[in-house]
Amino acid sequence: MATMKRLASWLTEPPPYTVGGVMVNRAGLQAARTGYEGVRHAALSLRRRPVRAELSEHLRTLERDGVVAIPEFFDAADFERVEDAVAAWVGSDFVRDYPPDESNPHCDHAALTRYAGVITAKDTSDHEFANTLFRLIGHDQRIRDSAAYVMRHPISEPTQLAYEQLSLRSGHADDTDNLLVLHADRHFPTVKMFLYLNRNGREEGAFEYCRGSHRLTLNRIRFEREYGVHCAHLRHGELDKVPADAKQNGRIGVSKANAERLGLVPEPIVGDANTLVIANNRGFHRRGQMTEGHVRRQIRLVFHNLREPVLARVAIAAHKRISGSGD
Ligand SMILES: O=C(O)CCC(=O)C(=O)O
Ligand SMILES: [Fe+2]
Repeated sequence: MATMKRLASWLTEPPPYTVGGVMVNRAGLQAARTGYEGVRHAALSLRRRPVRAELSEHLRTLERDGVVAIPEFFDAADFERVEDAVAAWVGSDFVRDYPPDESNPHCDHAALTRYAGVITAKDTSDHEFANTLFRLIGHDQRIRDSAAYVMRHPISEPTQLAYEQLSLRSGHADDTDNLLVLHADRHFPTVKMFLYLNRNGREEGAFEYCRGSHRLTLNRIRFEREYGVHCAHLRHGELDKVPADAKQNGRIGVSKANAERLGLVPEPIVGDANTLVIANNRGFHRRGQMTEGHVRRQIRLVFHNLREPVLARVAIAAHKRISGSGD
C-alpha cells in the first residue's frame, strides 16, 4: 500500500527535495540529483523565449539576485478591486484562524496568530471574490511570464491563491516557527510569489532572501550532499544524528560553515502594499521575525503545477477535454 502510494506520488507530483536513505545520500544521490537539475535547466535556457519589454529589467534582477520586488504592481483601480475581493475572502468561511498545531510544536506555534485561507480555480464559479482574484492575479500575463521565465518553460496560472495574515501574540517571542529557519525549497529553480497587502517591513517579519543564493555552484552541490544525508536521518526519526548546528526548530537548516561557504546574507525584502515579490526559491530564504503590534498581510501565489510529471499533464489535459474547459 505504502509502495503504491509512493509510486502514485512519483507519477503525479513534482520531484521532492530529497529522497532515499542515508547510505545512498552519503554516496552522493542528492548531489547527483542537483547536478542533473543544473544541466536540465542549462539545456532549457538555450531556447529561452523573448520577454516583454515592461518585464525585462525585473527579470534581469530576478536572474541576477534570485528575487525581485516590483512596487505598484497593479494600477490603483485594479489594486482596489483586489483589496475589495480580499475583504470578501477574509469575511468568508475560507479564511480562519489557525490554532497552534499540537502535533508539531514548530509549525503553527502559540506565539503567532495566523489567519489563512486558500482558494483554487475550482472555487471561482461559486464565489465572486474568487473570480475577481483569479481574473486579476491568477491570469495576469506578467505573473505567468515571470514564473515561466524562472522555470524556463511555459506554465498555466497559479493553482492556488493563499491569504496569510500574521501577528505576534502579546508577550511571546517569535523564535520557534520552522519558517524562521534559513532553507531552500528545492534543488531546482522553483518560483513563489507574494503580493503584499500591507507594508511588509522588518517589524512585520518580511520575507528574507539571500541574494545570489539561487545559483548552482560547487559549494551548493557540496551542501546538497550533506543536506540529503541529514534529511534521510530526519525521515528515519534520527534527528539526533544530525549535527546541532545543522538543525533548528525541528527541521534541517544550514550550518555556520555552509552559510559562510555559500555566502548567505539574509535580507528582508521590504515593500509597501501592492508590491509583488517574485522569488526563485532554489535560493535560501526564511520568514523574518515579527515584532509585537505589527501585522503582515499578503497573498501567496502557489504554482504546484510547475514541474508536473508527464502523467499528471496528460491527466489534466484529458480532464479538460472531458469537462470542456480548455484554456
Ligand atoms: O513566510 C515567509 O516569509 C517565508 C515562507 C517560505 O519559506 C516559503 O514560502 O517558501
Ligand atoms: Fe520556503
